[in-house]
Parts: sequence; C-alpha cells; structure tokens
Amino acid sequence: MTRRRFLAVSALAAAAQPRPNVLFISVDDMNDWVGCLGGYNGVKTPNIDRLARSGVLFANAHCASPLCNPSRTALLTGMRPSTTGMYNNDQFWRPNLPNAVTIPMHFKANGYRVAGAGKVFHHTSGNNPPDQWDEFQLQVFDDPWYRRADWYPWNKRVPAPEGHPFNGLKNFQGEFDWGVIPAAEREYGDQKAIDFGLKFLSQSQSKPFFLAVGLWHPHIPMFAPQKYFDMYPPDKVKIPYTPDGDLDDVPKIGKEWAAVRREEYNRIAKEGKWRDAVRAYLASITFADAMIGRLLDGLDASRHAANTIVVFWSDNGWHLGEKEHWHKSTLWQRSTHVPLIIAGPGTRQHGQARKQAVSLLDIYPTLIELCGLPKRTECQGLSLRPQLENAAATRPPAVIDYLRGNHAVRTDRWRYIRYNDGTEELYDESVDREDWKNLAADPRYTALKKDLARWIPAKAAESKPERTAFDFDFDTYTYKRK
Ligand SMILES: [Ca+2]
Repeated sequence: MTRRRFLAVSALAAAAQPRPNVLFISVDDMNDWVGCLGGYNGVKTPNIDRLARSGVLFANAHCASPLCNPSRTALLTGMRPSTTGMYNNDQFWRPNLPNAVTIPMHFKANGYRVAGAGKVFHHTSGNNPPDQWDEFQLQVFDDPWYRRADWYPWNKRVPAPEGHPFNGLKNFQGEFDWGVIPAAEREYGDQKAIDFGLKFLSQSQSKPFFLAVGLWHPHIPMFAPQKYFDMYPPDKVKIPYTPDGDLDDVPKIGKEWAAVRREEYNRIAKEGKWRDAVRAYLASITFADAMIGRLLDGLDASRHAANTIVVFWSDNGWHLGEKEHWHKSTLWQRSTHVPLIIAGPGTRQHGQARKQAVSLLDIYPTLIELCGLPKRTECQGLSLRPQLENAAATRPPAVIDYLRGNHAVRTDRWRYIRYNDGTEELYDESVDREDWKNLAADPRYTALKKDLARWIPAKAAESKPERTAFDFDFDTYTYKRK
C-alpha cells in the first residue's frame, strides 16, 4: 500500500470511529489527602479511588502554579505563567491574553459541543466569558452570604449575617470559615454543578462533547453536611506533624510566603481549633468525593459511558498548618502536589499509578492527542499518552511557577526551588515528602542543582495588568483598558 493510500484509509477509519467525549472534573484546593494518593491515612474518598482503579493515577502530578487563577489559566490555555504573565488571582485572563485558544474553545472549533458548570476558570466575575461555551452555569455558593455579587468578586466587603462564623472563632468574619450550614445536602452550591452535569449526561448528543464540571470543595469556606463531619470523630483526627524550626533553613522569600495570612494560622492555633479545621478539610474532601460519585454514577448509567474520557484534577494543593501556613501559594509539596486521574478511552492500564513527575499543563496536549484534535504549538505541556501506555516512559521534570521569577523543578525524586533573588531549596522527596530538610547548601548537590536549574524558563514574562486596570462590564462581558 502506498503511503498516501495508507493515510487515506487511516483517515477513513478515524472518521468511522466516533471521537471520544470528555468529562472534565475539577476540585479546588484539594491536596494529596486522597485515599489513592496516601497523603492522609484514614481519609474517605471511595469515589475518587474508584475512578483511579478504572484509569491511570498520576501520583506525582503538580500544578503549573499553586494558586487558583494562574493554575487554571495555565491549564486551560496550555501556557505557563512565566510565558503569559498571568501570576495571580487579580488578573483577568481574557483581555490580557486576547489570542489564547482555551481547551473549550479548541474543542468547540473542532466540532465538539462544549458545556460546563461551576468553577472551571477562576470564579471571580470577569473570568468566565460566555463565549467559551455552548452552555454554561456559573458557580453557585453554598451560603447565601457568598452568593452576593458584591462579596465575590470582592468588590465590597459586606458584614456577615447572623449565625456567622460557623467555626466558632471569636470576633471573626471572612472566607476562612468552616462548619455545617443550615442547608440540605442537595442544596449545597456544588450540587448544582453536579445536577447540571447529570442532566447533560442524561441527554443524547448529536456531537461529541466536552463537559466541564468544576467543584468548589474543599476550598474555604469548608462547609459540608453534618454526616461528613461525623465520618471523622474529633479524637481520631490527626494534626499534621510539624517539626520545630521547619522554616529555619528556608530563604527569605519562602518565609514571607509562608507568613501570608499567618494571622489565620495563629488564630486557629491560639483558639485551639487546629484539629477542628483539619476535620473540616477532611469532611469537605469527602463531601466533594460523594458529589463526584454522583456524577460518575450518572456517567456509568448513561449512553456515553463507553466513549467518554474522564479527567479529574485539582488546581493546587493546600497547607494545613505545615510550615506555619494555612493556605497554598508556596512552592512546596503541600501546595503543588495534586490529584490527577485519566480514565476511559485511550487508557488501558487500569488501576495503575505513575510515579513520573507530570504537570497539569500536560492535560491540554493529552486531550488533543486522545481526541484527535489539531495540535496547538503554544502548548507547553507534553501529552501523557506515553505514560498512559507505559509505566516506564520517561519525560522531562514538571516545572512550577509562582509569581514572577520563582520556580520549582520537580523530578521523580527531587524538588529544586529557586526564588527570584537566586536563593534556593533542594529536597529529596524519596525520603523527605514534606520538604523538611533543605539540602541546597550542601556542596555534594552542586552539580545536581545545576542540572535541575536547566529546566527553569530562561525568561519570566512581566506581570500582566491587574483587574483594576480595566473597566469590566458584566452585561456585555467586555473589558476596556482604563
Ligand atoms: Ca485553588
């Protein structure tokens, strides 16, 4: 057979084969406290674990940046923050990257029906342009206070209504709340995103589809129905071990980042609420897991089950008091290590885990390859198809950016951090998963550090203008540079 004829036959075969659908499930601030990742012994995530058994678990996956907006913008545009200049939560991605072709746009342009609900792009107003989707349902918040448009997107602080906070902290009101709100399980905001997904999956579709369902949980405020708190008896909840002086060998910038929102860490510790807050995180994870279970059951029962790729990811991790920090936005394992599972058509080695360090930037090129879409040269990740097929397939390290000129390079074994003032950290994750012992000053590792530093982007784009540089009109969804 001539090559031309062979190609024509292959194209015909490809055309006859229906293109796979994609169910794109995300959670927010879920670190590796997931059963199949082993970050917290005793966490209950039966549905995520079930998904891992039916697909391939990337057990060493890292976000492109440890914060919602830069992580999601990078994942959805395929470009890392040091390329786009999208480093923080206060930047609109759309007017700053007017030519970016996001994952939903690329699917839409190639004959897919694209729909979504909840937090897919960053949730704040101005980051969810309606033209991304054929159909989209915005994030719904659990508690009516948060549903007010003048709270999110933070235009104006409004006093908390009666009953707040739910966590019992004294003289406190704000986002860092947790507890059981007066709502039935089905009334929680994320359930609305799941309901949207279930309805979509129950319908027949004339085109292949890309369906994104983005959950808010376990992001703060960590609200969940009582039954999820009851799964974690307070006396059984373990506070993370934090060695004294853990920050002593950390450079100045790392210390400063760890101190961001330190008042919340201090308040939780001082008021004896650490265990309580850890319990709320566990309850929120298990609640998210139960919602994911509803969605997976819906997919299994639908006509789309056999031909739908499922991708599950979290945008970044979360500290629970490790390194005197109760947030994300650091370049350590707690902030960058995230769950990533790919299941369905294109995955065969079900129930296997992969140890290679991979990046959420790899999702876009992976989906392009699995769904046969045209390649996009701007994508900076690599398709995970080799790793889906072969446990031993090697690949370059995962590189994580945070703010301008700060990076972590993660290989299967090492984490090398270099801040924009040239200071460094080096951790051997094979024996030090919590980044306790900084080896960067040890001369034995000079050559290793140099080798790892090769992967750091040569240039870091200047930070793009913040939202205050634009007049944003919600009704027309347009931005005008001031
Ligand atoms: Ca997040």
